[in-house]
Amino acid sequence: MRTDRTFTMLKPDAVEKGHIGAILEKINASGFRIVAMKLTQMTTQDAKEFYAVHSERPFYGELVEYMTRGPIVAAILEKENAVEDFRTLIGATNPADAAEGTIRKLYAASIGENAVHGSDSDENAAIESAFHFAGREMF
Ligand code: 3AN
Repeated sequence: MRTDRTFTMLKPDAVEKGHIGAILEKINASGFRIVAMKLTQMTTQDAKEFYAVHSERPFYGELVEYMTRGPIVAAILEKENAVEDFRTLIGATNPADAAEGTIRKLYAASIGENAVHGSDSDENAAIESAFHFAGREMF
């Protein structure tokens, strides 16, 4: 399992608020190389599948609705120790707990609408990347 790639989504709230450029700038400045990227919108079925691990949680319906309400930017990022370093860059799930300077501290509104996704393991990074991108879309 490669440890140098992670998967991210700039979520509908971040796209709606016009934060794509600022967030990508921060990702680049932090040393990640963009391996794949697209503006896309998840269907309800896509979001249910992507977040299947949360299907028993009380916020599942709300999460699926939020993630499908508008376009997202999906991307694969490369850097040594990518998964862990990207989780550090985005900050805690709840922006109220996120460290100063992190993407969620800067751009997220709430725990439910937290601007950005970052894979939590190498295994999930590979699964999530394959969910959104075909091999010929990765560079
Ligand atoms: P992370 O995105 O930091 O890995 P997860 O995997 O626990 O966090 O949660 C996935 C997504 O589910 C979050 N990004 C957020 O949008 C939503 N979420 C998580 N916890 C809550 C909660 N307590 N209330 C509402 N939405 C939540």
